[in-house]
Amino acid sequence: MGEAASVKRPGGRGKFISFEGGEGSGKSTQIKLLAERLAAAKLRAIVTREPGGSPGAEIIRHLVLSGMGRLLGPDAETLLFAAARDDHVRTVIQPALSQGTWVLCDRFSDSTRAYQGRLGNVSPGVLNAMQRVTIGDLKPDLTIILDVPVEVGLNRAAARRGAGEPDRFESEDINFHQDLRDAYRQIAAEDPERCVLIDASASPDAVAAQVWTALRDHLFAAATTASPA
Ligand code: Z5A
Repeated sequence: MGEAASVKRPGGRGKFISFEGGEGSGKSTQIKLLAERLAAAKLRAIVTREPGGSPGAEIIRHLVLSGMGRLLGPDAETLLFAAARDDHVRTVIQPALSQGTWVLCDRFSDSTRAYQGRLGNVSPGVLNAMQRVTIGDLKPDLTIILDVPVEVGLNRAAARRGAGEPDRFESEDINFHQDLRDAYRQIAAEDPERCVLIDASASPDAVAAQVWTALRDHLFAAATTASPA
């Protein structure tokens, strides 16, 4: 039986799709559009995010985005993200997947690799150890990496923020955001089976069409029946 058919069968494991990218790349916008399309295809899906997504992890989200974690240093800040992920995976992601529900997650472990690893210089040894504890063998079936020129993303984020204060990461300088973009492009190049890099500078609908193509190619390609149109 093909992939799409098997995920529709009661009791089959749900698919796990993460969305990654820099500031203002459009992750939340695209997750919402994809959730609507999956609902129309009668696939049960939840939308969640990191850091956060569970009551315990949302408390940690508040801490890290306030900048508190930064005061503790890169390794300890990484531990905060790991603690949030541990709770989120155990209480939300794993239960949903095992019930056959698809999980659309706004950021996941690639964010730690990009932000804390590449930009925070946290060592691969520390990152690997935390990953073993928090997610074990769990990895997304598909990771959509939304790629936009840094200026475009920052302008979008600033327009949405209006007069509000930038958070801990939004207030980093332009070099940080350029390095972040490079880090994501590298992650996509290193794991083409799982990751699809999408030019996210087009209109939301045009980007959504590329996201859907990625799903069809990576998740539904082997389906013989019941693949959503
Ligand atoms: N972080 C970390 O360091 N380590 C970790 O392990 C994890 C996270 C998991 C969470 O921030 C921060 O935590 C994050 C990394 C760090 N860094 N920051 N900042 P967050 O959750 O508050 O924010 P975010 O993840 O960066 O997302 P965002 O800034 O909210 O943006 P977005 O979801 O990618 O974009 P959006 O909300 O869909 O769109 C932004 C605006 O652009 C909005 O007004 C849209 O209407 C508009 N938009 C969207 N798409 C388009 C297109 N295609 N054209 C034109 N306009 C568009």
